[in-house]
Amino acid sequence: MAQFEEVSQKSELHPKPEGLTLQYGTAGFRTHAKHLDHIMFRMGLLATLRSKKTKSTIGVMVTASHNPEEDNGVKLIDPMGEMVTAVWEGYATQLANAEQDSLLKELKDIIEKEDIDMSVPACIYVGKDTRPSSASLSQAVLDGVSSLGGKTHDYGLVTTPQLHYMVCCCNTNGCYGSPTVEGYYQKLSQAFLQLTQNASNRTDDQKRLLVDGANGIGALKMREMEPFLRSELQVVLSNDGSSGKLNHMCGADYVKVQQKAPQGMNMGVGERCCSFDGDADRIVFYYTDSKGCFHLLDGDKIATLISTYLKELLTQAGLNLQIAVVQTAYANGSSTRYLEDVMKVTVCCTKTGVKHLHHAAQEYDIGVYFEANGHGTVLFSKAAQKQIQELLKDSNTNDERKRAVKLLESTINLINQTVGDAISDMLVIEAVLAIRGMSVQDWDAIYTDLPNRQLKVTVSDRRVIDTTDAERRAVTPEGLQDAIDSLVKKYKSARSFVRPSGTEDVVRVYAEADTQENADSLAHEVSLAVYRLAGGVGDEPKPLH
Ligand code: NG1
Ligand code: ZN
Repeated sequence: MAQFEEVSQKSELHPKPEGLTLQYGTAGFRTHAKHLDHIMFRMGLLATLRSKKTKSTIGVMVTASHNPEEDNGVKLIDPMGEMVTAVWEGYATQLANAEQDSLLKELKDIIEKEDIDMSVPACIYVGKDTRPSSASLSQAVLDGVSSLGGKTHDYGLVTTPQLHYMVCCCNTNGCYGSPTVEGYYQKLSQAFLQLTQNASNRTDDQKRLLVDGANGIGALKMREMEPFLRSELQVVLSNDGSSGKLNHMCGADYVKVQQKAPQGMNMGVGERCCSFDGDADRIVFYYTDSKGCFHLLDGDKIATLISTYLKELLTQAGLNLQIAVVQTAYANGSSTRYLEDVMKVTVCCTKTGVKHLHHAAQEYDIGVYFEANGHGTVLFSKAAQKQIQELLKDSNTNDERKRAVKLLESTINLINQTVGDAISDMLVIEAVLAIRGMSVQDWDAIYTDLPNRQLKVTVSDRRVIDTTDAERRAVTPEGLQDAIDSLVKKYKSARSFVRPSGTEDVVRVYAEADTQENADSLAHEVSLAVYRLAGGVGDEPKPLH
């Protein structure tokens, strides 16, 4: 068939290095950019098949998020803006690893298994981040799509969540918004302006926010969006990409893991600051106090603030909707305790990886999900949105209830329900703080984080570690969990777990305890146990102090 001939020919221009195997992991394919050309071409092919299969537009985003500038990666986006399903992740790995001469066979195998009608038209939305390698890699995706006769819309430089939004807009025939970058700015800024109208007498100081753009796409898009916000948010942008390197000593991941401010940001005492990651799907907030002490407000604090606000609105609106917060094992123990014991909201813990949180959040009327690292959003079920809409139209609703329902409506419009979105989350937080008249210090005081530490250990094969109970306990190798349990017992308010990373060739170690010193030494001792029992390579982990 002619269509496969073109695939054959074009694939020769994007050859697979022999012997290289890669896996579609938690965040798609991710590795050094030099290994990715064939992967991109093939993901163009796979997205075309997925589009034919679902009779919908599919997205392909070229980015390696918070990883170093030299890396790159690719993620497929399903019709409603969600991550692609597990079965198709399997196909992605299968197609990516096929040697050059068996590519067509693997392609036909997927077509057969999924019973795909190749005469159905395909449409693929493509986006990329600011990495130097992204231009040619996204061209490889476009080549893949066109070699199978698919149509493409190349959005060029966009944040990951913007591309998710476009895909969702397209497949809902515009119900979710208009599938343009302008449409995105308009939808979000309108909702933000409506919300901030409910905050009286905000001073310029309160409207001021220092934003670290991680030298990436988020900085560019923030600049574009600024005029739409009509000075209701006064952004002071640093790490805007004009000089520094992407994610280097800056960005949400750096701030969260290092627990310190990014370089290149001029922070005044008590000033509200935030950092995006390299593709702007994560955000963390922070400030330094008068003693020079750094305070981080991560995904857990964000989830707490948003769920408290939503719960209050539901009460004011007289709406009986169930709200839940979805977290992972990395959530700070204090946040879980606060949510369950004080806020009395349902808390559910899933495995690491946004798709797990997203699916769990879909089970509730309102599901607030955040990873501690700042990736998250809020999902409103169709039924919940309908109840809110009906109450808005109901002429018997009194003024107080009406105000609350209107706030809920604007909040829904401000949230990017397809995926975590640094820009959208930033605006939600800014609006909530404004409406409730809270400073960043008030927000921080809701609960106090337990001191914690995250470390990495390199082992020869991280798959020797198998976990259970939402990754909170290690089942293999034998003796590791017992070792962790006895180490944890030595410290007060302590907790620790280990898991193989889904995006890096390392084992991650997490520990929390009553003091930073104890958290650090527990993390170190657990790292040693991993090194010794799970086949550590290189030098033995060294104590932090
Ligand atoms: P891994 O490498 O599986 O720990 C990391 C993050 C995840 C998620 C993915 C995708 C931590 C501890 N892990 O996964 O939360 O964001 O990257 O980017 O932050
Ligand atoms: Zn990211």
